[in-house]
Amino acid sequence: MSQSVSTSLDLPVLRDMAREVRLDILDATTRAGSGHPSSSWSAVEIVLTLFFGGVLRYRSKDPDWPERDRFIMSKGHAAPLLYAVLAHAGYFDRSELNRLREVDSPVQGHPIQGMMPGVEATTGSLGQGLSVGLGHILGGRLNDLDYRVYVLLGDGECEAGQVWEAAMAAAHFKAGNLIAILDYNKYQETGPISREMALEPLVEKWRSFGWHVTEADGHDFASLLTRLSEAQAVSDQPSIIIAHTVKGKGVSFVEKDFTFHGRALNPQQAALAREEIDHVTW
Ligand SMILES: Cc1ncc(C[n+]2csc(CCOP(=O)(O)OP(=O)(O)O)c2C)c(N)n1
Ligand SMILES: [Mg+2]
Repeated sequence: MSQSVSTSLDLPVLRDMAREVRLDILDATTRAGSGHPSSSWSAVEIVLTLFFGGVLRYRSKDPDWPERDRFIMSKGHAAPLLYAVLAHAGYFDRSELNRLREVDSPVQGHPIQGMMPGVEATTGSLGQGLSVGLGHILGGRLNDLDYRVYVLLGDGECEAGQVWEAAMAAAHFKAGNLIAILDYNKYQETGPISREMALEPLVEKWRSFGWHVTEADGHDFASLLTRLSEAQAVSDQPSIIIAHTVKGKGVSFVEKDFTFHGRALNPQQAALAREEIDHVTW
């Protein structure tokens, strides 16, 4: 069925789903012995709000439906999150998650378009997803289709120049149906953004590029949905929601240690993580 219309949030259901998705990410990366659990946990609520908050128009059993909204995971290293949510949404069986990063598996460490239903773009080389998203918008215009495109960006990813080329072009083309969400967890691979390549003042930067800019608590479904609804109402400029998040959200010792980027938990750590995720209190 298409999860397309309801805009109300069933918070207990969503919170339960967030717990399950976090466990899916943990299991898949621990089994694979590699991957990006902390980057994936950072954006669980964001991606769930899109797919299960009545935001995205999609038909999981008809993934190529021309009128569907597109979701592009530009920070492609969070592939375990994308796969887990797509599985929950019914694009494929959850057992596929067990094949993460196996040789010849379609469930690769970074998403590859065409290998799994629902994967709209090949990403992982950071910086490209916003350009791809804008391309979808312009293509839709040629075909008289008014779908929206949602792009999830990383903050470290915004250090890539191509992001700003796309930002400039999207404003130029008045791409009102392009909505970016920035997973602003304040860390990239090697350390804090403020040290590696400072992005602030971020709101002003995006605004000066001609975007409609708001901020949200990236772990709060209601906050995200409010901002997404506002963005949907903007028709003459692209929108970005700067979502404040915590890298590794849900597992305290990962939240505190950025060196977990690109590192799976070992079985002992995974057992501790499971305990914490199971007893989530936020
Ligand atoms: C073009 C490019 N340069 C470098 C990398 C290596 N790399 C993978 S993840 C990452 C950090 C990304 O940080 P951020 O966008 O903040 O994502 P987070 O994991 O914090 O969500 C880097 C530099 C890459 N994948 N692509
Ligand atoms: Mg980051």
